[in-house]
Amino acid sequence: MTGILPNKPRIEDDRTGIDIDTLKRAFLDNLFYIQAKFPKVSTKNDYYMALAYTVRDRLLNRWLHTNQTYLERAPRIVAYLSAEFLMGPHLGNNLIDLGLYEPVKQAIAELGLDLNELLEQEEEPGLGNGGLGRLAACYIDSLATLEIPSVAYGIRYEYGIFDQEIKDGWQVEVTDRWLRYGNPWEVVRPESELMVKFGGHTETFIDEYGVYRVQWVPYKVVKGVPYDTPILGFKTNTANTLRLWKAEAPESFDFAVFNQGDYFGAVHQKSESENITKVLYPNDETYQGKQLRLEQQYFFVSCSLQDMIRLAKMQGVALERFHEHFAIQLNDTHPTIAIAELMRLLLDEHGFDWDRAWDITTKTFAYTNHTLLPEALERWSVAMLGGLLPRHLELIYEINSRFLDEVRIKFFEDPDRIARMSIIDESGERYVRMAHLACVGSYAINGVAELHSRLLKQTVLHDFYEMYPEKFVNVTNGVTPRRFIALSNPRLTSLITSKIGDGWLKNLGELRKLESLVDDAGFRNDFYQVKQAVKQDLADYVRANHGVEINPESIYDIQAKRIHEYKRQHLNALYIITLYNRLKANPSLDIAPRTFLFGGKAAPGYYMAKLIVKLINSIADVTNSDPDVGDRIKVVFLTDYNVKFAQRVYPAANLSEQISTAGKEASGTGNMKFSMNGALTIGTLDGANVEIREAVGAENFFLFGMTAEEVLAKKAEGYNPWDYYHGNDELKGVLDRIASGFFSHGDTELFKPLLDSLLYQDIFMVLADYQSYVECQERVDGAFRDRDNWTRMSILNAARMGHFSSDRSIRDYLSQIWKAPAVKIDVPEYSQSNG
Ligand code: GLG
Repeated sequence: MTGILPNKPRIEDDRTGIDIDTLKRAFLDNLFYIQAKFPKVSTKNDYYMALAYTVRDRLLNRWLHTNQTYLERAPRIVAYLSAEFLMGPHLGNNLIDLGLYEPVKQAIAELGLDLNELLEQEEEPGLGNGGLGRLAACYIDSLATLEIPSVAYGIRYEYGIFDQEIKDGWQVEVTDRWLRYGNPWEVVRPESELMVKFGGHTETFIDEYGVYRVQWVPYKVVKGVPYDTPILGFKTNTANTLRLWKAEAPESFDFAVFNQGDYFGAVHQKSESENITKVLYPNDETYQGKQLRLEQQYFFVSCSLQDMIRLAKMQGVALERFHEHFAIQLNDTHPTIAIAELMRLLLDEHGFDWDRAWDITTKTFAYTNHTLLPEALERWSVAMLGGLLPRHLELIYEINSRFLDEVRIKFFEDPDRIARMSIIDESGERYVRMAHLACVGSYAINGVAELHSRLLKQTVLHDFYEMYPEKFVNVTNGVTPRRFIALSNPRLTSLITSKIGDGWLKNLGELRKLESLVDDAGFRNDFYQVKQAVKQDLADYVRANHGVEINPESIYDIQAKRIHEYKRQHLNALYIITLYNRLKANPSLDIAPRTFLFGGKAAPGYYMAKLIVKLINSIADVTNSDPDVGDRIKVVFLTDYNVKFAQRVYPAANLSEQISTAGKEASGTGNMKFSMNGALTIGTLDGANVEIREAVGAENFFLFGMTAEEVLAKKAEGYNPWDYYHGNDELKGVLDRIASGFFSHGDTELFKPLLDSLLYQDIFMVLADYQSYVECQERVDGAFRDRDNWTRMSILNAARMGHFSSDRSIRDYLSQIWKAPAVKIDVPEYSQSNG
């Protein structure tokens, strides 16, 4: 085999050695030669960087061998296209994947430093909003772990999700300057830049063979520069690539403008190009019809497809076989313009005819839907899309007209379908419906939990299900146990491993072996002690960062996720006030002490979500200082919830709040991370809660609330929230307490918009589910007092979560959709230089 990398044993050196002395030497070397610092003047960040480079050196070998193998063997590749990758910090995860956590910890300690402090130093790449972006990160971890050739494509936002501060109880957004101190995990590849066109018009011409062709004459061209991050598999040689695109101006000056003396105009054009990848849109579950967002989507999609075509060429794969070479997964509709872009590339740039191009395209793409919420379904005004991407609009019209012909043939007796199914919404101003384009142009369409996939077929995509039933599949979400157990919860990890070995980290189903230990009082006690120790850690953190003393003996009742009305953080808040009112009425009331912890960001433009944050903080002000309450209730809003913080939070929970209105949360993934770490769930039959409850056993899950069917039925019969207000004295007392200004220093206006929305609309049926929730919380209270039985239930939760590993999800994608075989990567062993 010829290759750039010598395929023979090489000498172990300071860039590859993993014994303690070599690690120490390498660390100091990097501090010296890369950070250009000596210990006396080094900051914690210098130490972090030196360690990051030391770890990076040790993974490069696998990465380069992986890339070389893919280039030579041209295997089928899964390309995961996503506008968001919420990676979280890399250092700890890479240490786990390389199996170097313990040796590095020791080496660092011998140098008089603390690994945890260096891990804390890493500024995480927050290039996503929430579940959708974090799912992408878990999936690429599993793809590498399962040794599947894959590449992930996205956007290198200069500013990721904003940092959250809380001022006077309100959320304040601060820009996330995550690149400020440099990013040791990425490698820029300026030589692989690509050009992306925008705007302008199209022209037709007859080519040399007499064939009618279209040429796009753009208004401007933007350069895409790839930044690559290696994505290691867990204890394998595979290291795949996350390739994120940064936008730049093609030249540093527009000389035509410059020569006319308009220097500022020229520089302005440059900064406009760079704006495309400046900032992540901070909305979760709502789309904003902003032109810049469409520019971001098209920019990264065009770069990625051109890159794949280039790669196929390098590998000697003919373009006719593009679909055999690549399976492209569209993570939600954000990258869906790729369907039109691949058509454009095949037709206009590579001379294919329509039928051949369409055949390839529709055998290439698969589409994952992540939500049923109408406000999240992307649609672009025809005028805007046509202005920005004139050629794509023509192609979309052509795709649509051919598609609607098929609809007419299949459903000739039902003309209403045409308007309903059309890719173009013509009911008012015309819009392009991206989910429709995705359905028409993909060979597979999946929801992210069983219930969600079923509801998709019954509601939003019903017509498409009738048209193409064979395209529809379910792939229930999963999360990586490497980050969310091994890295987040080292205590639990060593306890489990001491009992059942470490195979579970690659095969999470093995956790079932813990079931047989549930009757072992010693194991139960160990398990309990682990949870207590982790709770103590969180208490220390909360004391240090929020100045609030929380009691590790109390129930840690945690709701951590984006703030959204459908997720119903306010239902949780109503329960806190219920307890508060009870304690005020009866100060000697015996309740299990509880710590209510909230974490999550609100979209900056989402007023009601921000008001919910304010309400929670206002309740905390009252309960945390009322002597009648004592330490029976504590409420803390944990500021700036992100992946790094999540890793502290999941392991410490006793109770996981998964209380969305049934039918609204597509899957949820936090629900899985909590339960894997031994939290019990209080939840509705929504999203993956349904499957989690089946897996852990109904007796180990606190269920409440209406089902999705009941929610729909109630809506249909005419839901009136006032009935609940008048019919439930305790609920009335809670709402009246808020309305009285009790939590707002007498201000009766502050929370009025929230109360009005609950009493006059209550779209998410908070009041309808209130009583059921309160009663369920009383069952939680009772259950927690039986400490041993709670621990038993907690163990059974952790033991039965094997199904929710992202490895299982990826296997499902592979068998149902991608059909890409694993490829083993050989990495020649290093030999000891002194041996
Ligand atoms: C969505 C959904 C979540 C889902 C996640 C990943 O709201 O329910 O778990 O994607 O599929 N926008 C999201 O976060």
